[in-house]
Amino acid sequence: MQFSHDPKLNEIAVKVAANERLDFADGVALYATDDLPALAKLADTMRRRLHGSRTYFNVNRHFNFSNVCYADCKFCGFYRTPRQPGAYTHNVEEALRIAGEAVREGATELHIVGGLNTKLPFAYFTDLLSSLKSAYPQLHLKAFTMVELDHFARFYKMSDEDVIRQLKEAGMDSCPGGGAEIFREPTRSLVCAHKCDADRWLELSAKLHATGTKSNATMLYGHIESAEDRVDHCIRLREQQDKTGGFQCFIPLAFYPPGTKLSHLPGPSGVDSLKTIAVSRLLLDNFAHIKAYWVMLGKQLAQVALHYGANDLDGTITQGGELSESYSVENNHEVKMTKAELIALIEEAGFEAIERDTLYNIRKDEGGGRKDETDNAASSFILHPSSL
Ligand code: V47
Repeated sequence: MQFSHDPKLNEIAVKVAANERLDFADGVALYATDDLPALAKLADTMRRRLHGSRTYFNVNRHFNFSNVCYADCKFCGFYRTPRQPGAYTHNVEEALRIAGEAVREGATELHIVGGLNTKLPFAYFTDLLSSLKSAYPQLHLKAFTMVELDHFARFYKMSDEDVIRQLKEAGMDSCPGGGAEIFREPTRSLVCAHKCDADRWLELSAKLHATGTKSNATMLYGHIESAEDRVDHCIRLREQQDKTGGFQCFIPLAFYPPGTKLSHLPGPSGVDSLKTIAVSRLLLDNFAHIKAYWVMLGKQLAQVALHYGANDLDGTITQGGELSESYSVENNHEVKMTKAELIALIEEAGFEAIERDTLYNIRKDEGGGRKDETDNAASSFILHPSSL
């Protein structure tokens, strides 16, 4: 019996079974297929080779220090100009209050990002990090995207190396994956003309990874980009990962149109989101983890995404403010999920829920008795050929 009614998928299935790297044409063919169950099977095969039924989550909290931004990205409903109503910049006291709350709720990570705000001195960022670090040394500070690092270097006239060194000395432990959007031109310039370009985003990732600091990578999909743009994006990330190995996980971000300059667009369908997760898993053979970000996918679809190659569900985010009003599909509610709810979603889908820290160490006394192990199967990338 044929694996799929789609002949191209049968060819790709042979490659997946032999652990062969997929190419650009394979990626485009995967997006074009109408055989969703077969695509899911391929992605799930790869996911189970790496992680078995383990599905990771962490307890974290987001802190957006400012929504003031000059980048004017067409897909963003979050930013304000300095004089617009609703523009804000938080002080260190507010950051400490949020971090304190997060720690009391069991968070191990604070995800810190904000707009490109030219009113702030560089010392604002180092003070923010060092105050948080001295008050909560146990809290992992996952702070600033490559776009923010680029802004710091250009605006404060510092070398990339100095920016990274000073932020690390102040307490930055790793970096989130935002700002990647879509690498390929002309799409990138059409949606975020004032952000750094793809080469610069990748260059800063390389410089960061060279210091031993990890980061994530994202892709914003479901706006004006093509399937070819998405495949190109993943292949560029894969080439970069071959060089540095510093990316921990890949997070496809489903575009949420309300409140943006692209609000006339429908955003991605459920099928498109599941395909994107699956194709990412299959193309990014050197990324250990594919994260389903439920804030954008919705809880139900994020749960199903675990059967399409995702092995990480982010997160027990708590944020009562700006995210929920701007770009969350859960926007009628506080953007929050309890640990119990997250575990229940993972287990109901048939997977084993494992609490991790930001660096994928398994948390003590969590995850069915595993104690502070790393996910060795994933980090060593020994893929065993198995029949489909
Ligand atoms: O770079 C902006 C995206 C990103 C919209 O590293 C939007 O663990 C959908 O990067 N609809 C920021 N997406 C979020 C991000 C992230 C999230 C979760 C985990 C991690 C991680 C990183 O959000 C931006 C942009 O790509 N975004 N506007 C929107 N309307």
